[in-house]
Amino acid sequence: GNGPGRYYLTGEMVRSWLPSRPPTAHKGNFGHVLVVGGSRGMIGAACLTAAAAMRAGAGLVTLAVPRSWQEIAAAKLTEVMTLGLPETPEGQLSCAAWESLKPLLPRFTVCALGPGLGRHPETVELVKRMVAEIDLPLVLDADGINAFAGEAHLLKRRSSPLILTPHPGEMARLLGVKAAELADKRVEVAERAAREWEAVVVLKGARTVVAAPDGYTGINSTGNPGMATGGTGDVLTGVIAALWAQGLDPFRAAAAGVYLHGLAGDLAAEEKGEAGLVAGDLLEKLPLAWRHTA
Ligand code: NPW
Ligand code: AMP
Ligand code: MG
Repeated sequence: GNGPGRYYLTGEMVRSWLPSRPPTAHKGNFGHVLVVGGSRGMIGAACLTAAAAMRAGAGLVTLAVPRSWQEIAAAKLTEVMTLGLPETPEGQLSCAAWESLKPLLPRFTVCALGPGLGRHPETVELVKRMVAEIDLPLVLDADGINAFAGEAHLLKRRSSPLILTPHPGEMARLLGVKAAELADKRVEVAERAAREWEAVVVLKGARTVVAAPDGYTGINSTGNPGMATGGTGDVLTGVIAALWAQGLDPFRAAAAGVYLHGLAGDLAAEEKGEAGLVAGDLLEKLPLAWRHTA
């Protein structure tokens, strides 16, 4: 049947979810993704997320980074628009970033928050306020998730739909347990978290689990250990945000996102092998992964 339950994600399934491009379409039809992330030392993470959102079909992408990194980000990303926000002396976003961002939010469709943010106390405070107050669909990843370490119950205090994309280390931090304790019950852990936090939970790693609060669970069938390299998770965040911005529901956006992201990894590994694969290779293979699937 097609009711709630556990499913292996297949190409056929994802094909039926991917949006088409009507002949008369314009960029306003495919959503505007806002990526908020980056800090001194980790600006690449936020750039990967924004580039991935473009490669996954978003109509427009804006990347918001600490002020002193805006021009660097703009130079790296030709197609992406950029915003510079208030920062701490350490080069991480400060609480004042929220006041700067708030009036601009109506122009965006989906927000992806977290890649490369760092864990400055001001930044943690900013993330908590944003999650509680933002009225955009939100994909929370990396240090965005770490801001709630040991305080996962706070994730429920919000008014917008949420997708969380923890790797096992981040999930363990959220729950206040050791990562090894999750290893043999990944599906159950993701399903319980989705119900408790009323969010779609993407528990990453070999055979990524995508769990929705209504009882739908997807287990990914694509991907390879070549993807165990810095920045691949940042790419996934952009892919999921772009699919959500194109009108998929949050479970399908997350499930189609992990499938396409893994397939891009498989196509990259076919060409270059696993050891030398880098996150940027996934960006290049995303269009082909989409074409193979759609
Ligand atoms: P261990 O010790 O390795 O076994 P962190 P991060 C654990 C940015 N990046 N199974 C791991 O355990 C990100 O966006 C920037 C079990 C360790 O304890 C973030 O903002 C890049 N355990 C920031 O860096 C490229 C696992 O979790 C901890 C696990 C930090 O993110 C890189 C590591 O997690 C990066 O994306 C697993 N499968 N996976 C850039 N170019 O700018 C992880 N762990 O401390 O949150 O570190 O994931 O690197
Ligand atoms: P992150 O740790 O946030 O950079 O995310 C790593 C990404 O690579 C996630 O999408 C993981 O599912 C993927 N990945 C890492 N290791 C493997 C593996 N052994 N097999 C398949 N995918 C993996
Ligand atoms: Mg990550």
